[in-house]
Amino acid sequence: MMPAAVTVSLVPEARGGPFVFWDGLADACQRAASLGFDAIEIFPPDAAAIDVATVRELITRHRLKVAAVGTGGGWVRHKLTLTHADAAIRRDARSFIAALIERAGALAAPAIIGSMQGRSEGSVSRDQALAWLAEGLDELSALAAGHGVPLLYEPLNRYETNLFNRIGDAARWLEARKLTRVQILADLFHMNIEEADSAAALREAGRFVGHVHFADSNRRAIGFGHTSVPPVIAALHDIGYQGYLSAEILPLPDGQAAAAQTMAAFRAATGRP
Ligand code: LER
Ligand code: MN
Repeated sequence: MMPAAVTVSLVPEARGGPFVFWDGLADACQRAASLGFDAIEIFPPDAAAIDVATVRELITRHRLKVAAVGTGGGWVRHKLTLTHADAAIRRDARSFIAALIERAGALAAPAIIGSMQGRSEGSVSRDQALAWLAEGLDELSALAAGHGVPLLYEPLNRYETNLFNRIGDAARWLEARKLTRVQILADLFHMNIEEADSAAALREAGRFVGHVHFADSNRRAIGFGHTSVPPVIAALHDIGYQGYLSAEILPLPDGQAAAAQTMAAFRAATGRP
């Protein structure tokens, strides 16, 4: 059974971004639990913002889990990426992510490499960017493995990266590079832009899929756009996916309504009461 998760941003500078709750962890946990979610996904500004004892107390009280922890705060706040031309910036990006992997790992949650992957541009060729990305993913996924969790790599749409836009391409690359501790985050919003057929793409990426961002075509809650959900759910079943469907979506018309719509769509799609 695929569990349901909902996002909370702790980064005021990310306003306008695809996160459901914005008023702190206590508020998010209370709202998530009362709507029937199994977990929260946290977008923190940095590792220091995740006090493990406090988060543990909150999720235990609300019978939730932490589905994943985003690392994009390092991009939003400091413009760090794993593929920057400047070695010092690449090193700072790795340390920033490593610190988050430690906190997330203590909560049994994987960290996500999304916007921290950067892009190939200027003096950085595609081959060079991919070599640095592979190095970063290898080193960071070893750290995650120490906590018994994978590292999640997320292909993004063409307006956010030019490294990998399609999940099948990313899966083949991870396999060729033997990055066995890395799994793919399949974000249905990015896939709506880049894949010819999202269900077919999920089958192509198969066992590499480790997390799903459950978003409609317009990045609103599932059901508020034009994505056909049954083929996506059927593909996830067929590949044996048992991870989260996590609502990384715009808080429209507001966070509470977006979360409630997600839960209704989740129940309709998975048959969960
Ligand atoms: C992060 O999960 C993502 O999907 C990117 O578009 C950054 O917002
Ligand atoms: Mn995403």
